[in-house]
Amino acid sequence: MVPSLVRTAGALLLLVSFSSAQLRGDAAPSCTQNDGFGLYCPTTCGVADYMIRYMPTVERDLSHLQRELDTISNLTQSAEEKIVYMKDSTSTVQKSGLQDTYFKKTSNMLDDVARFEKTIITQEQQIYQLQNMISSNERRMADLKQLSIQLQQKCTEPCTDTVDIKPITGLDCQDVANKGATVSGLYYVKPRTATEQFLVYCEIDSFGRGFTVIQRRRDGSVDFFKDWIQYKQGFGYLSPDDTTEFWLGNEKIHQLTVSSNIPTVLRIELVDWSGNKKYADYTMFKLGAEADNYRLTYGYYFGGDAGDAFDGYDFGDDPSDKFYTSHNGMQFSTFDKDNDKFDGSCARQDGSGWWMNRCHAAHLNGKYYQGGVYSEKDAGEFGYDNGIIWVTWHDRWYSLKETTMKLIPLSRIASGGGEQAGVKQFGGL
Ligand SMILES: [Ca+2]
Repeated sequence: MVPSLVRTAGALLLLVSFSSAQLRGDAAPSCTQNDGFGLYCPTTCGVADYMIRYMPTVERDLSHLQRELDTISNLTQSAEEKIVYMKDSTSTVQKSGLQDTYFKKTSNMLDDVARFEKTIITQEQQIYQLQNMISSNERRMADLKQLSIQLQQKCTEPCTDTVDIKPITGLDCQDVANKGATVSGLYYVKPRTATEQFLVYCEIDSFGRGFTVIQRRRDGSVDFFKDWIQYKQGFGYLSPDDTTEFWLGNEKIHQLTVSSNIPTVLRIELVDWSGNKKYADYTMFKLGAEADNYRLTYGYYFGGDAGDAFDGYDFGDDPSDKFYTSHNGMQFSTFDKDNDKFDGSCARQDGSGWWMNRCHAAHLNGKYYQGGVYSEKDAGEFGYDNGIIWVTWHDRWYSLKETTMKLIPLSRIASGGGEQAGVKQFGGL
């Protein structure tokens, strides 16, 4: 009896110590523009969430047990009192020598005593079972406590980012290179008009040129069918060794292209499934503000061997093909924000976010197709050309293997060996 209550109290103490544990977890509602993007934090705190959810059930079970034990305790107590009282009465009767008179009464009382003793045995069995339950619960609590301690230790340690982020910062990657950075990797940049610094992958070559990479496709590991907010903020993963896919984010690209007086060149690099590499440069590249739906503008096709797909393409379907597939001056569209020149939604039917016209001749955020060649049948419910397309190189039913979109000031694009240097650098990917 008593030991069981002590054990219950012990279990309750455990509960109290649990309830006071700080709530932790990674159930953050959503990512913000800069926080967490490109960071590598453990997500095992999700286990803590699970445990915290489980706690109230155990707590309820234990209070239920406690109530039952209290009831049994009261019953047993009163039964014991009654037995004592009856024993006293019996001895009084015996002493007074009135056995005959009280014989019947006494035998009834003895029956009662026997019944009460039976009840007590049953109750003791119940108590024994309940004690077993408590012990098993205590074992579970101890396990949970152990787990909680482990998780707390994990959660109290600061999120260690094992990714190597270089200490040099600048307005963009060229500025970072100008300040002495010679190695490609992750750097923080803060364009003049930006409110906060953000992480970028800088590709720094042996000529001291620093390219700020804004888009990367390489293996189809990231789905590019994202909504307006995701394209605005960026998605995918930045990696210090350039092994992951991402979209840096329209807001950051906007800041990078409008806060310098020197025109920005957008360099596009493409790899097909045979390993061939080509590139295209566009100078005076700018992305408008969100109020203008991140409109794409550039001055002119500056060069390259991939051809000028941004200028549109005559597919032979219609005389206005080229006009309606050009991209200069187009606003950005996503499946939830249609800013294209088409009755339907290009972004929805082609599964991407892009500067859609009606719809495209270049489509680098398209669906990833292993092996490259695909058909209307592969293209899903709409059946349109939705791959990673640069139609002045490969036709629209060929999806490229790798793409890179990156920025560099015009003043640096021709330095260190001119166009050929760019090709060589690219060849070293
Ligand atoms: Ca439309």
